[in-house]
Amino acid sequence: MNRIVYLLVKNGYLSGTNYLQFCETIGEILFTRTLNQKYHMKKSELPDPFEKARLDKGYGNLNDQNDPVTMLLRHKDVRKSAHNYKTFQSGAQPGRIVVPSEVNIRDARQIPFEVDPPLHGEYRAIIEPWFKRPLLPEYQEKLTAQISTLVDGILNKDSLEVVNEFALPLQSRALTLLLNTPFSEAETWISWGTHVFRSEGEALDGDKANILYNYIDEQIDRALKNPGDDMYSLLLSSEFQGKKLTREEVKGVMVLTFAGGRDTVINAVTNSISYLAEHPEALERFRQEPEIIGKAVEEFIRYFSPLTQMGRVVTEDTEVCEHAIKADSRISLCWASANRDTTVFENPNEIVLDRKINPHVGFGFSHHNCLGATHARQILKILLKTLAEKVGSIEIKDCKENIEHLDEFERKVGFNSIHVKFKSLT
Ligand code: EMZ
Repeated sequence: MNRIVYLLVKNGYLSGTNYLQFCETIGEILFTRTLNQKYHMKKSELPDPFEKARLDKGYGNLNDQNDPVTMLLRHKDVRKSAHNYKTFQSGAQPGRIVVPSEVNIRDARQIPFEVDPPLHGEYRAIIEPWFKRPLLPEYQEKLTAQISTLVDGILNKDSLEVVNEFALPLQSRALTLLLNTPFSEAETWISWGTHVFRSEGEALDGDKANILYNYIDEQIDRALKNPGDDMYSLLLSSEFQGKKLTREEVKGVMVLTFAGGRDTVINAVTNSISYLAEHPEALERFRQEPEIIGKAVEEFIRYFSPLTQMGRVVTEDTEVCEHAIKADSRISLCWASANRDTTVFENPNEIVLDRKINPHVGFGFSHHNCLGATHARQILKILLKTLAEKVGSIEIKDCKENIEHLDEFERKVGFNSIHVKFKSLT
């Protein structure tokens, strides 16, 4: 470089301001090139922003709406604290264990999510069999039919926006199976967008939450008048400690069912598609070895960690990672960080489709592990199988990342939008 400048100056091509401008431009070019090299990533990659803090001190700090959160970052601490419901409780003020906190936009306690053992287990026992229905062959057949139709409709379109035109309808239609309600209800849910409590730009939105509450109220009235074989009717006829569930309790379960598996499933579906776009060999592998799809789903959940973290409220003065935590403050169990912990996962930043040992916490851990996990796993398994059968390649045209701002950390969780073209296999 110096030699070039020397020759240009020597031969009279560069002088005065000319020279300075030249150096500035060259400097910018070199700087941008270094940045690009450093940050050149595949679009489907989700970097791990927690690595340094996890290694250095094991926790991070987040000031969420003046109710700070100490984020636990290590796999071991996350699992240990998830298990210790006495010190780290879920049954606090409704909305407070969610990060960002939802205390300002909701009153209803989500059940069993915001209840601690032993009551938690009693509630959970009422609904657990219902949430295991996705294991039934007839449920899987219906889900396969839904996903096949959706995939057939997108093949060879010039451009399709995956978040809103594929993942959201897929999630909403699949939810009609989980609730056992008419397929047409999905259209209403699709109109709510990707999150029931947040509007575009991620802001918590009380008006939006009211749309969901009113909808659930109407559905409960309908089921009271006209009981059927849907989830509302099942809950209304269920008993807790010898008494029928109250309307508030039924509502609490329904709100959780609508809110909990929405943006998370949408992110998992969208991230899977962006991964397959950049790894066509994975689609080929699923065609050749469909038996690895179950493992691949677990690995996707580990790597994508669709839910970054979940909070707990501390019931007594305690300590995590040699750091004092006061009673009535908040901690969070950072699933996304735990899932990249090198003390547990070899090459944690790589997707290993048939990873053998995979104790990920992408669906949470211990008592509160995800109630919707059976349904979510089936969605992803059937999606991967269907894509492998029908899609030859996927081309990403354009995308906008979805970044979570967590004070000292910025985490990419997926996409706000991603336009792709699905080319059919044949
Ligand atoms: C809550 C949460 C449950 C919360 C397992 O996660 O999901 C979030 O998306 C909702 O906003 O209210 O349901």
